[in-house]
Amino acid sequence: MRIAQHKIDDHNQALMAAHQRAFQYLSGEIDHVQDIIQQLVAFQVGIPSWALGTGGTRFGRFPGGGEPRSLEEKIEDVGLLHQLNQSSGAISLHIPWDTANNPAHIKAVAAQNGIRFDAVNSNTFQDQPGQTHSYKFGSLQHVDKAVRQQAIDHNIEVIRQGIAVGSDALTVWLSDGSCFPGQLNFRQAFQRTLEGLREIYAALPDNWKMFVEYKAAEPNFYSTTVGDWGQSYLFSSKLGPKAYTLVDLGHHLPNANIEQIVALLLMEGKLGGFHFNDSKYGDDDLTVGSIKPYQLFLIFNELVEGMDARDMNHATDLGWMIDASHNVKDPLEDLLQSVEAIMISYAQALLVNRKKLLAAQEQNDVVTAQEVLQQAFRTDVRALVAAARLQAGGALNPLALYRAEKVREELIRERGAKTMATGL
Ligand code: LRH
Ligand code: MN
Ligand code: MN
Repeated sequence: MRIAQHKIDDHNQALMAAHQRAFQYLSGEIDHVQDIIQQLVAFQVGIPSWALGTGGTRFGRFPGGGEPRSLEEKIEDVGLLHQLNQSSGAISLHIPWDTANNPAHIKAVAAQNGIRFDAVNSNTFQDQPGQTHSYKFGSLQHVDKAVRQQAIDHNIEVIRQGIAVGSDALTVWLSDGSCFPGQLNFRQAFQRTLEGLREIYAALPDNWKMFVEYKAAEPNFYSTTVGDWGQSYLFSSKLGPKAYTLVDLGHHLPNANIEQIVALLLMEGKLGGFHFNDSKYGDDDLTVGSIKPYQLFLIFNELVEGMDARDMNHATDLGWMIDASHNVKDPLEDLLQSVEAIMISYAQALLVNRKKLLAAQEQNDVVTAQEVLQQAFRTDVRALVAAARLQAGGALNPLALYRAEKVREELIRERGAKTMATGL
């Protein structure tokens, strides 16, 4: 489904006077407004294919209807988000959930929707129907060589499928680990995993990257073989220059200082990208910015400080992806909120007075340093983000237009009320 351009124009027209008032006030407060707008226009976030349907939990799932029934429909949904906010110009696929029978056609559908392919994800955390060996006791860490080989072959197949659609990165997240002390020899598990990752790495095309995603716990609750950024960094540095660490915000132990992790990985040239989401307890996969918006801002602050603007906006330098999905919201509305939260944090980070911050740090002026950061964080930049959207051809208020156009009702009419997107 697409929204007619004149509907977007009418919507923008109706909101224009109020927008102009807010924007004029804000631009009076900020230097280099146009530069900031250009940076926001260029910034694109990848949408996870698995978030387009209702996520659910292991206790139940309450699908809302109108979910995409095919990969084409998933791409169309991302195209619709992108039409509304002009900041969702990529999709991240998960294989085998998103295996394309006709990749040339899939590529064409993506091009029609103005969407490119972000990292492709492999899946050795579930057993698939007809699969020879089980991943019950892990995949690349497994004691049985045949299981490890099956996981290696799957990852190489994911690279092949990624090449066919025009992706240029593989994200490997392993659920490997153990549930009880004594179950696993940590060092052997690490060595076997490294051996497997090396074989996968060897299959990467020259221009590809491999993102090694870490996670503290779940589904294993005693140890996880790629359990934190140190372990991921060990793997990615042993593998070589095409391997990087991927930071999923929900994959840390409580209270971890994620912005510091980001700063150091960036400094070492080993930050591959993000799975943005938010959490209160664990890997909650909540809407980005819904629980800890200051943390999100502080992460963007490190990114803006550590990278030059050109790198941040160059879509292929880092994987900027969302990994959020759940049970109680319309998934498309939720994704609009997540992208908006990311844009707001990025805009706020661009407002930080770096000279003043640096001077305060040099003087050990702790109070001023905090004031500088909070001055930016407490600025309401929504009119700035909206101005960028307007300039790019999107809607001033994507969520309001989505509702006014009754998009979900239309999708339910087209696709049915009892749809079940493939994925989690
Ligand atoms: C694991 C994870 C990983 C998977 C996705 C479905 O918790 O974050 O990125 O691929 O969820
Ligand atoms: Mn993730
Ligand atoms: Mn996760």
